[in-house]
Amino acid sequence: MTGPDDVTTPRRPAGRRGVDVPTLVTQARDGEPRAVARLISLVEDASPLLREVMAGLAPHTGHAMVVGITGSPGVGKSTSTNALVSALRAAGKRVGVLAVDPSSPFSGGALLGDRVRMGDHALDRDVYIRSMASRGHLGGLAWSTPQAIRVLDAAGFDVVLVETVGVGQSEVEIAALADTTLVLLAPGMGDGIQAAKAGILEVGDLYVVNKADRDGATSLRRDLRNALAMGHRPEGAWKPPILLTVAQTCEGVPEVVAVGVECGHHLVHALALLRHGLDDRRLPRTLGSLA
Ligand SMILES: Nc1nc2c(ncn2[C@@H]2O[C@H](COP(=O)(O)OP(=O)(O)OP(=O)(O)O)[C@@H](O)[C@H]2O)c(=O)[nH]1
Ligand SMILES: [Mg+2]
Repeated sequence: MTGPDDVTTPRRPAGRRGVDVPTLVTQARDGEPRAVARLISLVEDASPLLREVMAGLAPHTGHAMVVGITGSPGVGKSTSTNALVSALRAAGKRVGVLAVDPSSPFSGGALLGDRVRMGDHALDRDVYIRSMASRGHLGGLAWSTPQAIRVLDAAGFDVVLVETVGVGQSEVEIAALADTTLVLLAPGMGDGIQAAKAGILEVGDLYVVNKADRDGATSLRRDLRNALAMGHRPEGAWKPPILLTVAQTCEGVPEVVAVGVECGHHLVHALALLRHGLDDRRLPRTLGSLA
């Protein structure tokens, strides 16, 4: 039955292209995955609404812990990310994942493989997984990755995992963006320390030798430990631990989470030192460049 009372309440005017940014932000904060996806698409597409989106998100950001996961192709980054999501969910955390794929300059699209490898969490509303194409952006991150992190942060995810392939400058780029950087290596992949790019020895807060079910994992760890020991680190700085994992079975993964949290605490402590102007030689490496 229709009558004058049934006239639909006028909706607030939508912005350009029918997008109402404040409503999208509210829905994203309410845990609506489609709103999160829409906001990330707006930043990815460099929408004319980008400024409005970022301004709408700003009051809600600054809470998420951003973890970068980098390493050579095939070391097990996606499998490890999936395992980390499980470990973080078990600890009651809401987790956002950005998987940055090096994309073909022809297709411009992200690979689908990561969705398959992280498929364990497809039905969990407290997990949001998104592939982003790097589209030839130098360094291996998508240019919009920092904004996409902000979307997930504002949407209330406690941890944002960013998987990036260790090519070119991406290790350095992700380390600058992340609170904690995990560098993955694996035995039997030509990934010996000699072969490993110098960059990886500088950016890691935490090193993971994955595929520990294969021969050569312990010797790779030993070589890595020696190589890290040769680098100069100030007294009192965070000493990056080296952990062994089998990502496929989650073996060793809860320990990675525990050490990541410890590293985060170290960082918070160091920030406090920084704010109070205390001895900067006690700062962890990650903050050295800020001091
Ligand atoms: N034996 C063994 N295989 C693993 C382990 N972790 C991952 N793999 C396998 O290694 C292959 C590559 O794993 P991914 O997780 O796709 O590696 P990735 O680093 O994300 O690869 P790209 O994103 O292509 O760079 C897959 O076939 C995995 O099943 C592990 O701990 N042990
Ligand atoms: Mg991957």
